[in-house]
Amino acid sequence: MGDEVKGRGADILVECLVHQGVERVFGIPGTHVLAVYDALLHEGSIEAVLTRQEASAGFMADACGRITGEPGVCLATAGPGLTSMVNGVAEAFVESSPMVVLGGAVPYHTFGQGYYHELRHLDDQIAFMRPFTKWQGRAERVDDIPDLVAEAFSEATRDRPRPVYLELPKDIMEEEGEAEPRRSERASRKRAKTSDVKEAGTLIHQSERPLILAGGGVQISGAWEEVRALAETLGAPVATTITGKGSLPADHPLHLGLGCGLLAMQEVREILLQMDLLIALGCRFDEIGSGGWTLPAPDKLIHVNVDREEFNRAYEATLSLEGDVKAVAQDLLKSLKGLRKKPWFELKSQPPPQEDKNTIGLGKAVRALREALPRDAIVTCDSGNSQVAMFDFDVYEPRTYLSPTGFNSMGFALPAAIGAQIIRPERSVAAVFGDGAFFMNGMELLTAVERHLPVSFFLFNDGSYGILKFYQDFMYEGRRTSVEMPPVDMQSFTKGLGIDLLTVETAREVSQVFHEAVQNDSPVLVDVRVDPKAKAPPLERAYRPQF
Ligand SMILES: Cc1ncc(C[n+]2csc(CCOP(=O)(O)OP(=O)(O)O)c2C)c(N)n1
Ligand SMILES: [Mg+2]
Repeated sequence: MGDEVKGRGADILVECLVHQGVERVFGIPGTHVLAVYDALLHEGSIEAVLTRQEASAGFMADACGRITGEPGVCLATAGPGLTSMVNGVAEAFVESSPMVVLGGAVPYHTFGQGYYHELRHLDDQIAFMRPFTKWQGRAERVDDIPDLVAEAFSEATRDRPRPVYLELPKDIMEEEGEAEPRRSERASRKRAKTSDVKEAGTLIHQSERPLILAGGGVQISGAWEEVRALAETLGAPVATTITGKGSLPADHPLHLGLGCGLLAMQEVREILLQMDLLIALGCRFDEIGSGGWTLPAPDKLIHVNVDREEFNRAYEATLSLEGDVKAVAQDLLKSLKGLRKKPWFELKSQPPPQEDKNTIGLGKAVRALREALPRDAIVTCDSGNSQVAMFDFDVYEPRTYLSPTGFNSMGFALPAAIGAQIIRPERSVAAVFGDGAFFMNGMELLTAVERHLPVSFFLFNDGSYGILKFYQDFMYEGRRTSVEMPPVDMQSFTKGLGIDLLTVETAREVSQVFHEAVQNDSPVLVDVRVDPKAKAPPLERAYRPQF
């Protein structure tokens, strides 16, 4: 139990955050939350990270949540501050990333009177946040604050982690009071029914060709050691979804690669077709993760997920195990004690497809990036062609590959990399994004410059919304519209921002410049002039028959 704290609501809030172990809050102030900023300054141990745009604050907090498993915290002022933050919150919601969103609000005692930044009614802001958060609360009295903060953190991390929303009316933050901050207990892991675990053991014993599909739930629950143990026990190949990349090191002999149906490599698809049992760990079988549901339906499917809503949506499970992936995998391993099967498959890896030697193809750029980065580098991706090309990026460590996948918001990679570098100053951090995504929130580079963060920002520049161009060519007989962007003088632009620029125009320079960028000890933007005609290799694989 903590001690009684006297002060403004904002001071009590900040003490409660300290009790939760919060070290930083991402956001932008506004008059409605100035008391909170003042309290942060006064308390002194929590850093207020100033961003240039609120959605970026959300993306940074999301990155922290994905890397540490503890909620990232972001703070927005009432009304437009909060509505502007919401892309970052929605991204975290769909990707099951723990996050606490603190939102300012007009004074509680003036609700409905038209105080500026007010939506219209008392609950409108909460209603607005509801689809993107799993829990909502509002401090209506200073006394409420410790319980609300404790509940917010506990909900954000319980079972399926997701953002929660805590509303902070201006007058409550300024009102004097007394309260006792405390740390909330983290909920214990949800375990599956013993009888279900037993039945899973029977299915596994009966199977001759089991295959593990590791999804985002493996990263979220921290189950990578269990995945390895399970794979080695069963001699089972491990395919991953996009958010599952890093569940097993890419060079582990049982690692297959991406298992996303037609987006997967041909040699992986051949093995997917042979499995007689799919053990899906923390997967949701959404569109991208299943390659547009082209992942072959297995004869038998054991589906492990902490959220029962994910069961039997597109793939009918033989057995659904509702529980935390790590806890269920541990129970399964216990039930399989003594079992040791030999690998049943042989992966015949094929050389990468031929690419034009002179232009910078996306596959080439992705391979060069892998070679330039250390094994434990954290990499963030963005929506678009570059993201699809990055599906083929080899990942060696868990929680090092951060991609917007299900919600797929553009503008994620750049701020997420900044968030990652702030919490992991010792690690090499790289962001990969297209020019379209860059021009959405590239001003956030200023945050990296201001804080001397040595992130390498890789801009895959094709002068267009490349992936949409591809779809217009493919689906609308080449009728291109609203997909081309006029060139920008990057020298002048980056000079103004105060960031180093490296430009790569020919295939020959790629490797050397990428290495140089990664070695830089200050932020650097690498303008990679990728071939505007280049298609991301996974798209080529998926659509090859139609090209
Ligand atoms: C916020 C947001 N707006 C629009 C989209 C739709 N969208 C997906 S990819 C894309 C184009 C991406 O272009 P760019 O960043 O240049 O990447 P490229 O495909 O050229 O590699 C768009 C507009 C989105 N995902 N997110
Ligand atoms: Mg582009």
